[in-house]
Amino acid sequence: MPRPALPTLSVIVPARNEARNLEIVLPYLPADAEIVLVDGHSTDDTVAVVRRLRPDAVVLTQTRRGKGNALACGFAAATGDVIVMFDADGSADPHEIPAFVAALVAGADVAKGTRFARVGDAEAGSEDITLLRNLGNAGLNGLANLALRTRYSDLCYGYNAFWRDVLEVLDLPALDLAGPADRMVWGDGFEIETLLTCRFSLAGLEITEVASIERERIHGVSNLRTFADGLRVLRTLGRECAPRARRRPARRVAVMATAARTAIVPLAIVPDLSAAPVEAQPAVQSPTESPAQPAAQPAAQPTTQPTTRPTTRPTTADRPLAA
Ligand SMILES: Nc1nc2c(ncn2[C@@H]2O[C@H](COP(=O)(O)OP(=O)(O)O)[C@@H](O)[C@H]2O)c(=O)[nH]1
Ligand SMILES: [Mg+2]
Repeated sequence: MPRPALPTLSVIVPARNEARNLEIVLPYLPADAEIVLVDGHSTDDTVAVVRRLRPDAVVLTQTRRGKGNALACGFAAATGDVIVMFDADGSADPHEIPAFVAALVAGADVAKGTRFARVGDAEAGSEDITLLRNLGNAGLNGLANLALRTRYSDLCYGYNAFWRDVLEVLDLPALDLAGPADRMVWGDGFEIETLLTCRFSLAGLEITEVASIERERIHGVSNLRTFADGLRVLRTLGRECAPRARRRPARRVAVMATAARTAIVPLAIVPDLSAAPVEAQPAVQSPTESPAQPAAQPAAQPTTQPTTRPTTRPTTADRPLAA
């Protein structure tokens, strides 16, 4: 079936204790997009904030733990033509969504965000990545390119979009899988972006890189643990790219030109510094570091609470612009 020139959007937002960031970010998400907020058993007001600011949002509770499981739950619930993966911490700039969609409408199956490929006037960069994570990402990215025979510039970035019809090639862990008690199901953690890249590439999909600027997380701290999660990414490359796993190499990796991209409007989100910062969040556990857990329980189904769409939404004119 031909893909629409004006696709409907589902924006999947994994969030674990991101109430204060969502307060700032949510008003900038497109009013006509389906917002699927996947809550990671937050102990703060994450869900309440979403219900207040986007009463039309679909709110799910993820079935296990980890960002990968949260995204898988969101993908399964999405109904839009295009799925946008969007972090809740203020690091993803909502104004970049049209560039991702433009890449897809121009013919790509997958629009892969990159912080490291500036093209023309399309800026790329990161205000959030540490030197150590930058080096790790570069090394893992090089390995991925060798294994996949691709030319990606940013393996582990979480800002990506794809047509919903390519979901079938992903074969992500079943949502109702109970999983082992003592470790995270493979694919449920921060290795998810690498897993997606490997599976999309090996399925021979057309992948276009889209230059993106990663903003600094506004409140709170990252859930990612550089070494443990870096190791999961490395092991993911080994598992996905082993010869028996290979299907076809990606047909093409292009870098999105800026023609379809309107001016990048930096998201000038100014944190309320007078307010107390969000408490540090517990790290997602890795197989090697997980403490003993109680016996595995059957995983819950994602819970959905559809609500009604608000009549008024902030418009582009309402957005604060950077000086
Ligand atoms: N639902 C859910 N969201 C998560 C989980 N871990 C991270 N996230 C969300 O995924 C996004 C990226 O996570 P973050 O901690 O900022 O990692 P980083 O961007 O790699 O430093 C944020 O919106 C987090 O709230 C999780 O276990 N469950
Ligand atoms: Mg982040």
